Amino acid sequence: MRALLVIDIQNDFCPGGALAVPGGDAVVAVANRLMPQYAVVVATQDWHPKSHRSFAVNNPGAKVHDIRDLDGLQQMMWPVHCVQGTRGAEFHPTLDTSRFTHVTRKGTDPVIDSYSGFFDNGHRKQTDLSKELRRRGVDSVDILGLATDYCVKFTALDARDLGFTVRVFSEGCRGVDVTPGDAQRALEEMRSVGIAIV
Ligand code: VGL
Ligand code: ZN
Repeated sequence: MRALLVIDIQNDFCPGGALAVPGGDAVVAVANRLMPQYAVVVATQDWHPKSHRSFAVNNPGAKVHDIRDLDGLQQMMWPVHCVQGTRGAEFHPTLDTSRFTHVTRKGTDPVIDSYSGFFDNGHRKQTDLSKELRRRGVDSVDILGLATDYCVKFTALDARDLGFTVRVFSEGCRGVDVTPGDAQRALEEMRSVGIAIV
């Protein structure tokens, strides 16, 4: 059984949002077109408390894109984004959320970030995602969404490590590109471990 994973298509990652990914809203149409082809569609939602330590403002003296130590891990400092209950954390208004079988929220622990839909960045805790997929007999996942170089990449790599067959729809992804070329390098890294980029 194959599932579609729709990663973080939220207002804050789209143009006008707090952590806007260039062209991020272009992936909405791709998601809407593909979802009807899947019996199982799982969306992830970046869902931070206001106090989240990945936000530069919550680390004295830190600027956006600085790297800080966060509970023993290297952490990129981000603008305040996807705060629980805010408009920025909502799915893009034209994304057809009625197609979602399940939504996995991540990044809720204030002291650890979670790019992957499966685990936090330290692999200390799992979300409910792999359990929800296995429960539905899913062994193969197709992935699209935001952002190629963060949440899409880490979700795809973890899916592969967990034993799922993985494909990433590059047309349905856009990258942050903090350093130009990051999104392209992320696709190459995924391909190098056996993930099909289609
Ligand atoms: C993401 C940075 C911070 C993402 C989430 O969805 O790719 N990137 N939080
Ligand atoms: Zn985040």
